[in-house]
Amino acid sequence: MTTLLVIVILVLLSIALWQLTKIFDLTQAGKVAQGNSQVANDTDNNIQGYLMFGFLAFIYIFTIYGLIKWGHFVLGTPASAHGAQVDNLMNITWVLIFTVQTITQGLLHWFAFKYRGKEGQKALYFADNDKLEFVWSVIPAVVLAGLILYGLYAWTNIMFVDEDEDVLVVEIYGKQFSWEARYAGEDNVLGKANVRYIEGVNTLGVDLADPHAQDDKVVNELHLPKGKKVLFKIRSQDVLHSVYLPHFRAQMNAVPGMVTQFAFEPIYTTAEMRDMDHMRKKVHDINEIRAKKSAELIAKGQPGLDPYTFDYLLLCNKICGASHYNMQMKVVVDEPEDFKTWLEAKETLVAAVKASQEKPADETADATPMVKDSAKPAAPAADSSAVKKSATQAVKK
Ligand SMILES: [Cu+2]
Repeated sequence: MTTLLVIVILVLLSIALWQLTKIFDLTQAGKVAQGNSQVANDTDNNIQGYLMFGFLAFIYIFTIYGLIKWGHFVLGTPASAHGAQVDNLMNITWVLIFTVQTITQGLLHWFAFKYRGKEGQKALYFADNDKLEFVWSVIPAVVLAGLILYGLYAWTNIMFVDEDEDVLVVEIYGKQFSWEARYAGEDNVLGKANVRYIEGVNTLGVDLADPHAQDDKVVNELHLPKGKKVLFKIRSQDVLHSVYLPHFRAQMNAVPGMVTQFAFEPIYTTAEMRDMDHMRKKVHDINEIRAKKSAELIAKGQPGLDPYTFDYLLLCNKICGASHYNMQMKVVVDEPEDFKTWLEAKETLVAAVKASQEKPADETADATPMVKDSAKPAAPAADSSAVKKSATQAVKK
């Protein structure tokens, strides 16, 4: 309501101001001198010329300021074997963009100043200049072709999976609004699945009659062994989602009705990543903000915030609905032995389904064995309660 009032007052004020200037113009009607003409004179052109320089300075200063102030928000050391290639491609692109933008913006504004209007001066007209056009077409064409070729090379390198290679097959299943993962078990082959088989604890619709499905294990927290290539088979239950693992520089759409894939090799365990200098600093900075926020909340009589610890995350990178922002799964990279122990302790899906059928119907409602280990989504980096609150407010509006 207050906002509405402020807006109404602002609108009325601007109308009043507009009317006042009109009155002022009318009072000047009789005294139209030379300087008041609608045609720009040399003074006007000089002002515009220098303003061009002012704008150029603003672009450069803001770019440098942005780099210094927000430059450290980049993700830092990639946690996958191919990550360095992605970062390299990104860095080359940035350097090219910065160089080209610095030169072209400088030239553009310099010429706008140099050839600003002068009384009695006429612009030179010429239809074309073949040499000039050749130069400004060939240079970008060569640079872009180089960039695209390098990009294609990196892409095929990253996406290539040798079928005979020893890889760990893991299925990622997206649905509104959570992720589930399925390990292929001893045979390393995922059992067939279809949305028609979804029932009770079999939330992925795995065909339980398929021999390959007998050792499959479904989890809500993704664990990966360090130093082993993992081949992700990606499915979606409902709409387009996107498997996004920013720390591993990996992303692939989850498309209903088809299986997409992406493979990478994690090279740092969660513990190793937490111990890196840039990560320690990042976590420290986040916790400083959280501590301040927590003190404010406690002062208001609300519960405080726990300190943040770093975890890899699998996020959804397609706007897939109202709770898209919170669609995430915690990812833990373990040493290979720890990974083996963790996976061995997990129940197979077949056993979980059997156990749920043995229980009376009313109990099975909230006893989903595979959801047990991390039923709640991992706490996001920001204050999740605040995010939720703003989301409900947005819905109300
Ligand atoms: Cu999604």
